[in-house]
Amino acid sequence: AERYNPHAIEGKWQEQWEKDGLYTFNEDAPGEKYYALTMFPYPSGNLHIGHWYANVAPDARARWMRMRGFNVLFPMGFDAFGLPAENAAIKNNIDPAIWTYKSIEYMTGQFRRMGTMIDWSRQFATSDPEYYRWNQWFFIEFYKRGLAYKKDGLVNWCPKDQTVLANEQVVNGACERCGTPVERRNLNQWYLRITDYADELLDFTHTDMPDKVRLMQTNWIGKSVGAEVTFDTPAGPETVFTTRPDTLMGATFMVLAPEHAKVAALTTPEQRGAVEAYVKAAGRKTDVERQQEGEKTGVFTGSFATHPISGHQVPIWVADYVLATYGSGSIMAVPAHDERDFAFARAFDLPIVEVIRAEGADPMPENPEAPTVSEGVMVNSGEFDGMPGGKDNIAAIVEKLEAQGVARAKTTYRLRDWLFARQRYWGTPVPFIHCQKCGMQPVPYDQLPVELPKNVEFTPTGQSPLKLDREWRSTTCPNCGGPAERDTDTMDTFVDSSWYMYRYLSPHYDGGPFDPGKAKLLPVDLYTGGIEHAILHLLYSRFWTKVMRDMGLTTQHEPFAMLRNQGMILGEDGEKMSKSRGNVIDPDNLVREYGADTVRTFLMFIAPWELGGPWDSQGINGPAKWLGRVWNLYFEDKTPGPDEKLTDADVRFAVHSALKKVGDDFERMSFNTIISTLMELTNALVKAKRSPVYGTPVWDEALDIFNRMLAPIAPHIAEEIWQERGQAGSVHTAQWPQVDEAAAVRDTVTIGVQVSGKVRGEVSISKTATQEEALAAARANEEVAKHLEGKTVVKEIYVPGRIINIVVK
Ligand code: ANZ
Ligand code: ZN
Repeated sequence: AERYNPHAIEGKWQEQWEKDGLYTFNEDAPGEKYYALTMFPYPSGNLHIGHWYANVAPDARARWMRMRGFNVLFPMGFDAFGLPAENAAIKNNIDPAIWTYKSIEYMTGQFRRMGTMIDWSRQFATSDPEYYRWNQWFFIEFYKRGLAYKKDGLVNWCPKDQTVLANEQVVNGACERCGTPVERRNLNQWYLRITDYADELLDFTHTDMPDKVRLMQTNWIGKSVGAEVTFDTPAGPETVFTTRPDTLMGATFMVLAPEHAKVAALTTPEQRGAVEAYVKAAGRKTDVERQQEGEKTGVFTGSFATHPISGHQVPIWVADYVLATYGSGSIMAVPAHDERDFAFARAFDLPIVEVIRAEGADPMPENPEAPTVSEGVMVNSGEFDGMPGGKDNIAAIVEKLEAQGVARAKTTYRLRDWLFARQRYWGTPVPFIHCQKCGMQPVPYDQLPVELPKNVEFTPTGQSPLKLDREWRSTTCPNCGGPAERDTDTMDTFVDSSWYMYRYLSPHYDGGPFDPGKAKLLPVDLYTGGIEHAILHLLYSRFWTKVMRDMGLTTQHEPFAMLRNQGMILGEDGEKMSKSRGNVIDPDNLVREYGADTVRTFLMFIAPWELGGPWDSQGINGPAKWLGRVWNLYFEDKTPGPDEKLTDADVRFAVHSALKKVGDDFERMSFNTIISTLMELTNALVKAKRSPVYGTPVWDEALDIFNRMLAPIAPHIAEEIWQERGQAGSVHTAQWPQVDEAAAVRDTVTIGVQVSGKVRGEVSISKTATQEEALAAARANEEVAKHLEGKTVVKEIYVPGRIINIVVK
């Protein structure tokens, strides 16, 4: 027989599957629906090994679900708008649209060579006008519901990409795309009111997400329960947010963020120079720099606030450790019990008053070394003295303060509204029209989509490139019919991925974002992708679904019933793969050398899928050889060799216990152990081929079950085997085999036999063997018998399932 040659079979089967429409999803087909989805890629030019890693395991699992009788929807598309496409287009001096659609064509071909069960009939790119039309429709709907609005405010600005960024796109003070430190600018911008859903987004009852993702989202939303306290100042009342109203009597000064609106009004003439210089310097620092531990900086405004209970005059300072964008941008400082306030008081010699004391502790010394952050009871607080203080005990205190008109219960979130518009070209045009007479008007629905114009000079300048297209820009007002101008911003491209999973249900539907008649396919049952999307994309898409639900478009609370993250494949050196490091592995080369089935198998085998790990260029030979052995198992004549003493039960045990394990491992997405189980089973079957079991119905059953188990992992070779064995149809529509539970447990055990403590042989006996039976089997062993010859047995020990020891003299 011929040797395994993936190149002779893979292309052939890919064509055949396509011709047969084998992977075209039919919603009316029998079986419970199962919607499996892998995060769609950017059309970045070509698929890298990371794409393969992210896709082959979910593909295998989707195939497994299908073989188990589920009606599986497994679509794919392209997240086509955005800076990567634009930057690549600039670099290659070519129109982003041309570049994007070329990339898509190439990458689709690569996906096909991967041998996935993707239903390509549903493919779309988010840059298709047919798709982004619904971004525009949603935006107008959001606007009508008060969920989209425009306001002036401080925004993050990336000086390299020349555009604003959402808070979520700023990582450690830098642009998440290009790493440039982000600046702050005061601009009039579009926002989406995601904060309306802050509480609901903290509730994960309807979605099964990894702990890490839940934690990251929870921290991002950053819910803080506390109170608002108002202090009188010469510039009017100033309300601060505090999580520790129990420390109110210890508030010895007030601090404003440098950008706070009252700074100028509170600054006295003597302090003006110092304050202005300080504010200017702070503007050049990022939020992260400002919050870093270390020397606290600040400046006195010259003014005082009135403490709401004691009536004392407390100095008002400006310092950059107070953030303009959190709470009210001002704080009551309690140096005795807050680390940052303590450091500040120390640096500027401000008073420190103890108001919380741990049970039985001494009073705080005059010059304390550190603040008391532990729990305790209230002291130096007048009528509050003796009440328990601390974060978890504030309810009673807030109630009292509320009654006195001094405070109000308040919950604050770190989450900000989603800054939504961008000053870039390659995105969805914001569907608004500005009329001098009528103001801002949404584009009427029947005029959607507002298409992105072609041939626009889009090199970033800080201005929206669409401004340069006068012809496109000028339009008529939908209200008065007079001359008007289009909004020239484009949407954040995270809008595209916020609802794309709905579009696959009916990718060309033109009566709405998706056909409501297909809603029964929702939600996505299993969503897979990288952990790097834990906040941005996942939070936005959860928000979008909740709005869609409130609009009556879906009854789902969550887009994804379950989320699982894969790890990352690193370079062979353990570093992240990148062109500059020169450690990039090209999957196309691997497919040319080894075939897609081997690359698939290796990527599932290389590491626990959720962890990932370094590439191993030697390691791929293991799976390559393994598939060669599998091939020979089926197609090579019976190999001569030592006859193996295997029984039907031995072979059935090997097959069914492996089948059981593989099923369990598919369920929990442990792909590397699936492959190792199949590898072990191959060894067992190679042995069985040289045993009396060969050629019997048990042998035939083994080959059939193995063939089916192989199908999700290595779909081409499995299909070839299926056909060669004369089976009808495709292995990929065949049923997943049933475990014979009785066969999957072994009733015999192999245990060692010792003679006077030295192992002399092994015997296979029934698990329920009596001592007599066990010893008889032991004595029948040739080696053991040799060592018993001429000796007197003094003692016989049998530990069931473990050992037999015959002690002789
Ligand atoms: C008095 C106090 C005493 C505070 C104490 C803490 C401990 P989280 O939990 O993160 O919500 N704060 C309020 N607004 C701020 C801003 N714009 N920039 C920097 N810090 C700000 O933090 C809430 C606490 O952070 C608030 O409670 C306030 O300090 C400070 F022993 O008020 B606290
Ligand atoms: Zn008008």
